[in-house]
Amino acid sequence: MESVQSRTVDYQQLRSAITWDVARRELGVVEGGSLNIADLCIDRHVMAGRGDKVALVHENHEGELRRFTYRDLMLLTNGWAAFLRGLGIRNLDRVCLFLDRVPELYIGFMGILKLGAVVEPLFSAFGEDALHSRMEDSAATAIITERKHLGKVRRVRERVPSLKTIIVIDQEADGRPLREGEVAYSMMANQLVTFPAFRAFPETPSVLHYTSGTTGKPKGAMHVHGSVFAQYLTSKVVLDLKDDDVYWCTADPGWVTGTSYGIIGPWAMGATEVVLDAGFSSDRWYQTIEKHRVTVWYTAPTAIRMLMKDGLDPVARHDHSSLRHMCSVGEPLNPEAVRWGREAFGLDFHDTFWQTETGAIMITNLPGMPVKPGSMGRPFPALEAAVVDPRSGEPITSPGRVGLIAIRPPWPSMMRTYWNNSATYYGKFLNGWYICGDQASLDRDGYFWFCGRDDDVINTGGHLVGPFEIESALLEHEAVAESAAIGKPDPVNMEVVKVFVALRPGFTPSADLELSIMNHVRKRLSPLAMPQEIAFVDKVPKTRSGKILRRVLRAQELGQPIGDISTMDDN
Ligand code: 6R9
Repeated sequence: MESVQSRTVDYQQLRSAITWDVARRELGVVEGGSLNIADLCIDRHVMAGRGDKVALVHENHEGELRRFTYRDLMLLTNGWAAFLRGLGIRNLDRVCLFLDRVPELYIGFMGILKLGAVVEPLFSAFGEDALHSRMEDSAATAIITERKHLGKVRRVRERVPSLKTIIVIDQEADGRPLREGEVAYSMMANQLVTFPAFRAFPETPSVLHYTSGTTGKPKGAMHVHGSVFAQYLTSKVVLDLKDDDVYWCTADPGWVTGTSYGIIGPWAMGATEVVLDAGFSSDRWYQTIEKHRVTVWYTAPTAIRMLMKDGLDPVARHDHSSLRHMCSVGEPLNPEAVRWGREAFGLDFHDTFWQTETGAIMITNLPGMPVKPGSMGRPFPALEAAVVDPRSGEPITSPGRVGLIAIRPPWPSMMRTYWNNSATYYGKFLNGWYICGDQASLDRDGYFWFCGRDDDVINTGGHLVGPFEIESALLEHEAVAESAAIGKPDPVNMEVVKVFVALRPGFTPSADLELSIMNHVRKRLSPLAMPQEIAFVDKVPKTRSGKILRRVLRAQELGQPIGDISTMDDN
């Protein structure tokens, strides 16, 4: 198989050849015409005679395999769409997915889009508070879940007045009675030959993905059906996907990588996608590559660092000769990880930078472009991106000077707003640029080098966790008077959550109390948000207006200069 590394590309030439219009034309959408992501990703392939092609190979924890062709997907998404319509769900209603990585998650996602409703993916490890704040904010109408997560959904139900129906996909296997407002749905028993996909337009809402910020509750980034032009073109040009590829994206669809490149991108390309619904182990991961003859692999730096920790022996025990292209996303990819990848697989990990808000890859190492270990690469050729001055928004051209990563709008997969929060959305623009909220510098060749986030959001293993959400959950604990959460550098996860806690009168620090606080956050939010370290303090540093000064704590933690503290409240 030809390795993409053996080709070289002319970046400037790509910039003139690659435009969003190319995607529209190749997907067969007329300018100004209607489209539907589910139709383009599924039915289109069946109509073109590729219905027998395997779209999804699903492997569960026990190693059992299930295969779905594009025709299967068409019949099953028709079934989903008709069923949801029968429940009275209409286009633009928000329908949540709260599932482990079962086939229903991937296929249900497309069924919801086929109906024209809005998909709201929720990470299945979310606890009650995380679930509640997102469902309440979006005023979700329905949620699709499984028995093992039903308890959590039932506990938030009363606090989500918009929620009409809870759909349970594995009721048959369980049999315990459902309650009012809960219905069972067996996907495999509901295949339907036709269902006319909702005639959406490029600007019709499609996916609502929540992401964490520094302040306030998580924000819902609203995407549209036209995003598929960007997900298609980046899957083609960056992931280098072709229809004979076997592609494995290790991200969970609770996060944007798992939807843009774990569902939409690969199916838009007509590739075969592998899903592994099992926990991490290096042997299991290498087995997955070997067993399914994975050709293109999209993963994250934390996972790569975990593989590195287990060394080269497990790599050598498995056949990975099928692999021809590897990409990474979510956090800075260390130069050592790139070098290790070369040694282990004889290939480069290609870093890709983007966000929930951008919907698709923005800055990247393109196949065939020399990889500089530690650099994120260059703007996707259909885009204009820059490093800009934080005050003026003017591009910084001198190499090595740090500024903010900025992208020139519009592009097809850009969020169209933050749901219920357009003020924050409009605050993301400066001098005609969309500001990502990350710092970087450019080198002489126009490569981007990531420096850090421009806010207090914690990046743990490629997952963003909002300090405000953690602090709010901590306040619900009986012993906590006030708290501050920061990201503490970690060799594997990039950052882990560290919290500073001031106790209420009558409580004293102890190992038991630490454990109780940790468990509280894990249950309320998620295992990712659980503090790995707790420091008990007398008070939390704040500005005079009461804002928590997390940067002061972070600087103290890292032994760095604290900077300007003129606004700090020193009482
Ligand atoms: C796709 C995704 C977005 C934030 C982003 C940045 C960080 C993503 C990165 C990276 C360094 C990369 N990030 N890719 N940092 N190098 N290649 O991860 O979306 O969950 O919204 O996170 O992740 O801080 O702003 P999301």
